[in-house]
Amino acid sequence: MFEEIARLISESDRFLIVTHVNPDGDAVGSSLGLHLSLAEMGKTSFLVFESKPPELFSFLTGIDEILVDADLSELRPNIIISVDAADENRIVPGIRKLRPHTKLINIDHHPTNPSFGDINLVSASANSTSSLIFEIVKATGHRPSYNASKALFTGLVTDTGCFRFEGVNSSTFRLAAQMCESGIDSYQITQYLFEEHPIQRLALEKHVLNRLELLLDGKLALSVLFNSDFEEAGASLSDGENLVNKLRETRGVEVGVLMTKISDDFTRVSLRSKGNLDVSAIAAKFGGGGHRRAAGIKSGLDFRSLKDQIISSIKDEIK
Ligand SMILES: [Mn+2]
Repeated sequence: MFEEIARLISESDRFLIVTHVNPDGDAVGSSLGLHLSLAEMGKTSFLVFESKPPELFSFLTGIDEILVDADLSELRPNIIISVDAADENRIVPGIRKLRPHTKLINIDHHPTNPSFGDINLVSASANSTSSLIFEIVKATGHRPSYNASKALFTGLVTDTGCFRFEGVNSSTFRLAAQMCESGIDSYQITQYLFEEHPIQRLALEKHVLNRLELLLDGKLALSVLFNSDFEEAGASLSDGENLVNKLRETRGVEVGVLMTKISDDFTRVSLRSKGNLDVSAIAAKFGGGGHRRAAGIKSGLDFRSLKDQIISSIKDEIK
């Protein structure tokens, strides 16, 4: 499949790259790494996001080339490439008009991805979509550049939690080593990503810890954030990204759940597990999805009742 995609890339010259809404490090890294590589190969590439990428990634070269709210039909791509999006409904809606006459390549590592593309590279064993992009770029015969490697390494370190998450193995480190051979400074990148949080995040973290509930004999650590916390702190939703990881970092805790009540009829839930519990299966019960150890839900259910239902689903699964 790598070769087939590499061949399609070599044969085409006008690309539209898209990824999922609320882009994380892997969405930004994989899409930007691919975009930069295509440009280096002399091709025309458009990278379109639904909204501005998070400020956190402003250290990446080329980030200002991301188009927001572009009129996609004017871009006239030969090929659309979707990266890191588990679901077609999570990418810019404008591509629907292009779909009937434009081939879509779907590159992703979410196990729930239904292979919605015309050509699909969905590899649940890949640590990140950025890893898949790195392999594809190499398969075209192009050597991933310093700037592309910086973006792809960003995707790899964020999706592996700095090489801590399950699924990290010798191939992960070999790939990381190849990325570093382009001359990128891994220390500097991880500093930008993990040690330059805005002060607003600390204010949110204070609320998360204050409201922490240890349930199910200490196996479930649950906390909540409200829209007012973000307003009070002057924080954006992305400032609260990954605060849920904190909840899992305690001995005995198997599942961390952070519920963010955004409005009366909209709640975002992040779930993280470190035991055997598959949180993507729990998320799926509420219309969400993700990976075995990291999943999310967006729900219109009443906050209190959603919370009770999530706790009882986890209780049923933990045993
Ligand atoms: Mn990813």
